[in-house]
Amino acid sequence: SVSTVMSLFSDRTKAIIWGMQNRAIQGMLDFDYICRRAEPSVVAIVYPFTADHKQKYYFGNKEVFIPVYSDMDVSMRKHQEATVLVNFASLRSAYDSTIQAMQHPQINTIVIIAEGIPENMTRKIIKLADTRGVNVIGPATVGGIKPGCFKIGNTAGMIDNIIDSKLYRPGSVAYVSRSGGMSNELNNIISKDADGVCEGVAIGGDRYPGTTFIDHLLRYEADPNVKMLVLLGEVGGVEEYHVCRAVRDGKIKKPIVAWCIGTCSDMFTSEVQFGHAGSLAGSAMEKAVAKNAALKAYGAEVPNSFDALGDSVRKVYSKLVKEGKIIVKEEVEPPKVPMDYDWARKLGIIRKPAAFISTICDERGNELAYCGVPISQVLERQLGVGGTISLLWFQRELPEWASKFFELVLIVTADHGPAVSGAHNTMVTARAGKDLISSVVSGLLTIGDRFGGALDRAALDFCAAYDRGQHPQEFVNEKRAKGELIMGIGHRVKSINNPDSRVRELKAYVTSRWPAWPVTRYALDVEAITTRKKPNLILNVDGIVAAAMVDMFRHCQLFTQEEGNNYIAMGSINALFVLGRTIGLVGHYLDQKRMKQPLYRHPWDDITYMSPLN
Ligand code: Q5B
Repeated sequence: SVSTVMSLFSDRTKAIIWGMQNRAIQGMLDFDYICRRAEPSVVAIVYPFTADHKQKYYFGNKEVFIPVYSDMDVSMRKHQEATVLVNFASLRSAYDSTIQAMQHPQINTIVIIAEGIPENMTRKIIKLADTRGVNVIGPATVGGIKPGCFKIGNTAGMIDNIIDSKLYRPGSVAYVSRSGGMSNELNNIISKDADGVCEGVAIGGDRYPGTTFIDHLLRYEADPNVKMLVLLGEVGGVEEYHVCRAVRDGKIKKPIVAWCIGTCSDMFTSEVQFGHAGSLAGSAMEKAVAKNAALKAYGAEVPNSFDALGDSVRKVYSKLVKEGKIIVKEEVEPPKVPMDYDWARKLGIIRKPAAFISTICDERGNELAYCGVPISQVLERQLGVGGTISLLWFQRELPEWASKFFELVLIVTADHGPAVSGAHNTMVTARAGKDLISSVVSGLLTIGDRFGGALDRAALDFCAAYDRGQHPQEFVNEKRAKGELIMGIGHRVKSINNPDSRVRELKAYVTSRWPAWPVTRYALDVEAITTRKKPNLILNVDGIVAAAMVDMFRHCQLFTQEEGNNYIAMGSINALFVLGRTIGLVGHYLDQKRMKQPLYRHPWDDITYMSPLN
């Protein structure tokens, strides 16, 4: 399509972006900010794969919200001020979205970033654009830039690059190139060898670009702010000859520096396809050497090699300055864009104390690791649930006898029927219509000194008494004298006459597998005394697990005594009951839901009502 307008962009240009291109959009806003634009250039984002919402960006150090629409037509209706669409759609959807955008007369420029759009589709786009008077930049382009006004997507790269090439304010040189990457090179050269870029467009690497070199060069010719032109062509295509003719016919009068890259293609014996779809010489005249010769013959300033392009730019620029056609302006520093935290951290120029330290699990690499052991190894080596507990709770691989003990505890504590406090609460909560988590948590909240949560204190009491060499009888007497219950002793229904088989199993395991079990021995000696008083004052499930865990900490040779004591004080032994009983509580919840049990109401005849006033 042929541009009829002199300038595609101003410092008030507003664009709609197709695609959730957060980095590109933030880059555009950063550019706007250093150009001292009054408002951001991006007014809306179109992304069909999400619900309408607002996305947060920075405009300088201010946070701004840009609306995201799933429907392009809605975005156009709501943002009539938008005249540019930067289309980041993939090669599969770029055609449809471009055609759709052209149905909206407000849009006068569409930039198509996607590479690989079938050529017949591109030609249809160009045909429609011509009839609608729409300028198409691309496909297969990074876009273009008008310093001080507007930047398309990722053009010109990172902000430090943009500042380095002085793209925050207009210079006197306008360029066209095919390649986006090479346009960065031009930004740099033109800022070093002249007073900088006035406008630059990368028309894209396809065989059929939406707008061509000559389209943009004629615009630049008409723009009084542009004093000289630069053309960076490449092997393939005949676009450069249109430029030659325009120079010959006096349509381009401004001095033009030109170079076609790909001159090395002559050194190959066969045809060479360079990176772009269009960069293949179909005939001798499409070769870079031939085009450079023609450009030179028609009056362009053509260097001997790409390396000398800067010298040519400097030569023409200096002449224009000397002739007074370019007045060198005083440099004004651009405002500073605050650096993104992530970027600054990557560069290693800032540090910040982390809010959390975690030492048990790392999910950032290719494979999740429990305390440094990759999950595949946990499985391969059959470390099991016990081994997993060893790694995640105690940060070490405990011996097999210890990790199997954890699994045994989980099995025997998993449930003890519907009558105990935890199960009861879970069932009542489930029947009140609550969800799984609420019901299970309400059961877990009953765990404490009286029910299932006596393990830690039992461990501390038994080992403290054992360590000070206190005779079990003295320990029992002392507790009685203080009016304290012995943690880990006693059961509501189990007794020496009705032994708790769980305790029997655990005791058999510990006494046969533990290298030493003196604290367990001590607890059993205490039981022998308390059961003489009352048959239900047995060493209960909490008590046997607690004593066995103290012996495990002390005799597996992997903990110092201090470490073992710390783990007890932290609650790690109660944790075994909590984990085990959670299995049963989930079971009770599911059971009640499965049977669709109604709201529970406790019967009046089971409550004694006593009023203090009667
Ligand atoms: N007396 C467990 O009590 C129970 C005594 C004691 C010295 C003791 C009680 C107790 C310590 C905490 C403990 C874990 C409340 C228990 C568990 C999980 C469970 C539950 C399940 C499951 C039971 C009668 C007489 C009184 C008391 C004296 C009692 N305990 N003396 N030390 N520890 N234990 N909790 O039967 O002279 O007549 O006034 O708090 O280890 O929760 O299955 O149900 O898997 O779900 O109500 O196994 O022992 O006895 O309070 O009527 O006392 O014995 O001082 O003496 P009871 P009480 P006196 S396992």
